[in-house]
Amino acid sequence: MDNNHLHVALASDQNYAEFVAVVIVSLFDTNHWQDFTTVHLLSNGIDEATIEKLSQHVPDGRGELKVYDIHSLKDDLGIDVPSTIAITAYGRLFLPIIISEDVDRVLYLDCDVVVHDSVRDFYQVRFNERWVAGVRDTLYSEYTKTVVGMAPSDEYLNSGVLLMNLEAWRENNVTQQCLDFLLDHDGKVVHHDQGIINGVCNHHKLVVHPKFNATTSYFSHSFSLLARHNSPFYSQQEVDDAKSSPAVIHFTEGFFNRPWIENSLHPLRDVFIHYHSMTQWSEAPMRADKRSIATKIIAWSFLNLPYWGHVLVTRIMDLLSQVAIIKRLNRNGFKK
Ligand SMILES: [Mn+2]
Repeated sequence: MDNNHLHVALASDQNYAEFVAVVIVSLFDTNHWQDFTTVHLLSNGIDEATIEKLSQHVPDGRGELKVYDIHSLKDDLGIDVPSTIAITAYGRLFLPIIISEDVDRVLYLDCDVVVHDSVRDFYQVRFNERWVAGVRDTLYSEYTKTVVGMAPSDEYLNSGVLLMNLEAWRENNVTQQCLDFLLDHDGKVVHHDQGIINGVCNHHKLVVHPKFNATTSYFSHSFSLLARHNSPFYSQQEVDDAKSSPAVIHFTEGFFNRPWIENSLHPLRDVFIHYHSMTQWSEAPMRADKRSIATKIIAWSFLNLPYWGHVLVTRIMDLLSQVAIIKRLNRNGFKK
């Protein structure tokens, strides 16, 4: 075990390769403590020219890019993956098998993050037998926990930035447990692999400081609102620190929208744009806002109305969508 060799895992398709470049560039710009960095990229059909472009963002002598074609995984895994499961959507669950046995931990990062400061204290944390380490997610209701078999007081992590104890996963066959869990839930789990990881790794989680995964809610919501909906949760001081000096900014959609969308309102959007301008995709245009009208209205209401107004608007939108579903059903019924 060599915790000065940083192992990072990313997963992407062709469409998100642009943002993989942002993650890689920001990582090497802000982290210099490690002897060497291996970036493990799970590729869901990224073409060779793009892989070549990505590898140019890994500085010579400081790191390497290892690419794993996720389509050929099925044959190589040596475990039974039912044909009903889209393996490409659950790639990170297989990291303990994909990554060579001498690597005992890996920092998984979503492609919607920017590494803004050192992740050393996170990466070198003592697992003490725990299987994963990460930051508490911000949830709207306890249902998210109970639906995956957890108690309301259990810890629920955001899996977009997750330190995986590969050694423990291999010892306890956690990947197989995750597949079994998915099957037990008929292939449908709330929050997909995040729900699975939280359900399977319940009571095996280590909670770290929120600065290691500062999601959009930390910026858009007041502390009191976050604390009201989430228990256990962080202190006001921890959340303030995460906002003023985040180590990993996680640009979840939230009410601000993604930083690469033309009308994003995220206060740290310029950090993303800065790193984006250092990539081979610097000329790529901003993307269009493809959220539904209902989603846009709900986001607007949160940012512009008092909280009760936002709740009211959300309920109305919910009701309208149910009416729309009934109408569609009626229409289709008449057609026959
Ligand atoms: Mn994400």
